[in-house]
Amino acid sequence: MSNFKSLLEAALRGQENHVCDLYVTVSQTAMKKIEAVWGISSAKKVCYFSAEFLVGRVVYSNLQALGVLEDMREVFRKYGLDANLFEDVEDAALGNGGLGRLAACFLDSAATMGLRMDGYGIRYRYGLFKQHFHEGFQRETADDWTRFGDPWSIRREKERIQINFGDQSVWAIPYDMPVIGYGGKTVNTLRLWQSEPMNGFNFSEFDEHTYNDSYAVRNAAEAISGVLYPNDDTDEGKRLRLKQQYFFASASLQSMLREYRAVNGSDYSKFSERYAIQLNDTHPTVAIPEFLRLLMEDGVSFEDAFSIALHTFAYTNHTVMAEALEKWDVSLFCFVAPAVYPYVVMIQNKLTQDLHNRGINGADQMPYYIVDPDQRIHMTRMAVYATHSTNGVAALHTEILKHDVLKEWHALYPERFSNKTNGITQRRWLSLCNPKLAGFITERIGDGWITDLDQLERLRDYERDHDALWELADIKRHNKLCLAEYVCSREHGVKLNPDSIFDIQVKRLHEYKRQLLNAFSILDIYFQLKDGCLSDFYPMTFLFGAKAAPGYRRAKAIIKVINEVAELVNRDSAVMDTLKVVFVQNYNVSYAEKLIPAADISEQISPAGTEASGTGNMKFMLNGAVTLGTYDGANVEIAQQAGHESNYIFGSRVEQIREIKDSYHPRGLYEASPGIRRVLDTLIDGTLNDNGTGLFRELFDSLLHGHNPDQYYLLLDFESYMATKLQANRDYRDRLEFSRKCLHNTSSAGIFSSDRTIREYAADIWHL
Ligand code: 26W
Repeated sequence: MSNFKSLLEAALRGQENHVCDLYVTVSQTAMKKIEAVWGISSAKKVCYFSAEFLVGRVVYSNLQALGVLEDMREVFRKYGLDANLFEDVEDAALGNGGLGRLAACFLDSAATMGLRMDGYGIRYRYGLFKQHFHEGFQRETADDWTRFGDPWSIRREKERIQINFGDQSVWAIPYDMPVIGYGGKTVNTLRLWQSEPMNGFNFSEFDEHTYNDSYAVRNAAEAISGVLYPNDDTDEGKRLRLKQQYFFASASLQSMLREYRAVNGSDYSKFSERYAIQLNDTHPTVAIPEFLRLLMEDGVSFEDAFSIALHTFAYTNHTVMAEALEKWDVSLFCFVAPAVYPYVVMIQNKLTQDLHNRGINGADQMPYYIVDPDQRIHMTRMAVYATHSTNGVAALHTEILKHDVLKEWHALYPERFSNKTNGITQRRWLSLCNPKLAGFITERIGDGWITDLDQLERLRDYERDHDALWELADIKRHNKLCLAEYVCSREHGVKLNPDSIFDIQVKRLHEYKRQLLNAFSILDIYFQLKDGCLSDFYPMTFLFGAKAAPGYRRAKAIIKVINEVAELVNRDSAVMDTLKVVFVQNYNVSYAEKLIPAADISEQISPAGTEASGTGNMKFMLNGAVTLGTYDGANVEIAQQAGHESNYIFGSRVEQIREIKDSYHPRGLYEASPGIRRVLDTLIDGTLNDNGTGLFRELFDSLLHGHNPDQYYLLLDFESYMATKLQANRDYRDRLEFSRKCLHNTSSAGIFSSDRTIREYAADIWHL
């Protein structure tokens, strides 16, 4: 019997069978297995700085990595316990969406590849809010993610760091989580900082006054790591947000410098040979001036410190949306981190000099200002100027950075720019979440794909093998049944038909992601079915999952629209067996693991040039869904890899949108097309009910009236979207041919492993 099994059995004997206790017992038993290897490497270390790590549920993935997941299941069976019990354990939802989940996939890949890469972030007391619907509207509640304990974290009291803000000082206490590479040979660290007061309660001078004072101080300190900002698209300009950024950036740097000095003393000349820092978007960019401060206070000159920073730091951009490019008012910045501002000014002065040396003066310097004349600090510009590398996250996105969003910078430093197309870890997004498909693959090509996804190409041999294709279709049906069961339990008895086409759109709710366009297409199908003019329509189930930022009015209105469309469609007996719409509540990583393996069609429908990359698109592809998508983000590369014959690509291209932009007139399309009119009018003619809030009228107006109507081109792409969606529906009838398309997507997905992405970062940016 394996060591793990006997340890676990010993621990289980005489123990209460409560989820909470079992979770702690299993986790601690597994933790014993890694003690000897955790953090032993002395190679150059990559420090991945990120305000978000959306790791999800870690118990199953960690046991899988250690090779003891099956052992655990066996022991549980023997003791009459259900291994699925841990599905009650909360996700660690310390991130909003794509950016945070990418960070989690990167950690998994680096550890699996034996690279030394540690994550540095914030241990939020509450992660992304939990969502439920009340009368079709989103409601939010707090996410108490450590409810069952946090047995995977180690609090390292002795390694605490002092952080000084303008108005308060706090301790940053590190909580280290092991990042276990597949096979268990490499164990890296995710270090999350928790803020705590410098002095606890002062009981010796206990009177009501001091008690209340120290209570307030404690609250103010704990507030810094209190909650994840649920915003994934706008810079809210909140003081607390900047405090969070400075908090974890400074703590991470100080702990790295402590580590470095223990070996090298205050000679920093080797620093960039020992450490690389990757900035996950601009959120940790205040680390750059803070790094200068820490070095210069230890006697390093500005020129030397800047040069070390330049060689150490690299920056990844994750969005082209103007509202998400962070800028901070100087006054706010000085309130939060007064000691750091002088170093921002030094960077600005060096920039001015560099520009002057290149003959760029006066007004021509404007687009470069880090501190602009309106006294705002542009974090993106600082991140490009003071690092040796700026990368985009998909080929198209990087082109847009180079020739549009950051074109001035690209003109100055073309050698700094590169593309690193995103990826996903096949350990979670195939091996763990889709065991049937994983088994199908391993039976045919062995299990090498788990650490070398390119091997999936060998599945091409089976694309003409009818037995294999039928088996694949069966696996999909099985996954749909599992999902149906799960949805039924979670969504108050909602029933799904596993013999219908599952068309799924899951991602954050945002206007640019065009969930509303999907809703309109469903309405159009509904009306056509009612009119009897859609012959041979194959039954379809449309699934949505998405959270809207709590302050994002229109996004919340769109959730209500979709829930209203679901009401309308699902209660109409005329389409009962043909059409079903479900918006699942509280979409998160664990829900994704159920939804994605059950999808036939993956909806990726943002207008060209808006979605930086997307990573959900890759997860669906890997699990054998066809993409119904636009020429946007990584969809372009997906279609390139798997071919247009196996996917459904539609809509305007970037160049086409750029051309018509200034003369775009959605009103004309509305008036010319009875189909479009019928669908849009449901927002205002009483077909859909917004409970008297006026929200649907606002949405309607945003599409047709005002100064920039329909800024995400729903009407422009509507016809080609409908035509393509209906084509997919017709094609589905040829089950064998459709199954072949699915297999071809899986077999072409190798390049979208985050192992490949990390290999590229390691070679081109980190020089490992
Ligand atoms: C300042 C507030 C804020 C917070 C988060 C602004 C912007 C963000 C992120 C850039 C949002 C995000 O998650 N971006 C996504 O990053 C993914 C990983 O690269 C991409 O796949 C998605 O296309 C991109 O939207």
